Amino acid sequence: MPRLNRRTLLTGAALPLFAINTRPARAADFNLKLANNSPVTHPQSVRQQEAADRIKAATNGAVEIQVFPNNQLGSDTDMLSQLRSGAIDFFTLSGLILATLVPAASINGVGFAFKDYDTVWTAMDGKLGAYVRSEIDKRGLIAMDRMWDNGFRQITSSTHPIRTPADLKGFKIRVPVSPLWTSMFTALGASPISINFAEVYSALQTKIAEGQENPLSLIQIAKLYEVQKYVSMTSHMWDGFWMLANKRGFSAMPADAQAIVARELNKSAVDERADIAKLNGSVADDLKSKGLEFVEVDKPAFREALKSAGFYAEWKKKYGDEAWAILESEVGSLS
Ligand code: X2X
Repeated sequence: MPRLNRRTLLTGAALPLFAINTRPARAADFNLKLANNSPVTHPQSVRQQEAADRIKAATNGAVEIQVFPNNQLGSDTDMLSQLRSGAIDFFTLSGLILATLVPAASINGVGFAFKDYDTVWTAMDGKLGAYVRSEIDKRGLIAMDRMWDNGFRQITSSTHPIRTPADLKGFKIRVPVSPLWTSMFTALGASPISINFAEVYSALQTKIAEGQENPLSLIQIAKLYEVQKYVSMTSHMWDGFWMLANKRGFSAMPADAQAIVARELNKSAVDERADIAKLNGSVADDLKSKGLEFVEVDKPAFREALKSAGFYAEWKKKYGDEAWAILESEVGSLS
């Protein structure tokens, strides 16, 4: 990682929290690794680097976090095991994929649960997020308080436009590796294939999958429009990333360093949410200009299809009454 120099500190977007360190350079007390699956230019990667810079400044160089974006350390599945073993210290992972380890963590992805961002942040910064974090804690990981936005997910296709649930019949759709995703697209009649994000572009290019689903911002930043023709505005779920830490590694730092790290990671999460909100204002026009054809859909028809396939009843049972009641207290009745 390029070492911070005086110039970077002085021209950085945020002022260092402490005066510029005038001590001679020395090795950091804690050299930590933070990894993600997002392209280098995604706000997630940009804001994580900013957090690392602020943490280094605020700890006078004692905590140095090296950021590895874009699956540089492997797929989500690989990085989750590295986080658990302590090979990496921080990792942002979709709650839905984290559910392979912490089943409750996919609960924000229940189909059509959230109607808008206000509802999302009230729930995830409130009771629902607190519940999921306590479940994550039971598995030896720590989740920072503030979740990072991925977004409301839309379905893309290279073969035919998806307008109705019937158009999904037998549709070979790539989904991330997560039981909730597979269950949901199976309930909609599609043929989901689990593939880590690191392989999505090539899976679409080689037509292993006809389509995939992701937020518009990521469809743009990962250039998926190059290998897809249509995007259907289903907003079928909201997805976000938990900033996870290995509990042993995190607890090895002194309490004041832990507090600085948590504060700055949470600050960057909130900054990243604002970046995505801003992107959301322009991304559709940009994707249209790049040739992606937008398809409006009858969302209630998709929700109805999930309901009649027994999707909500099945997942209520899986999450349990307590978790389901918390979800419904945030988003309203789902049955
Ligand atoms: O794998 C995906 O599609 C992504 C990037 O959206 C997630 O991390 C869930």
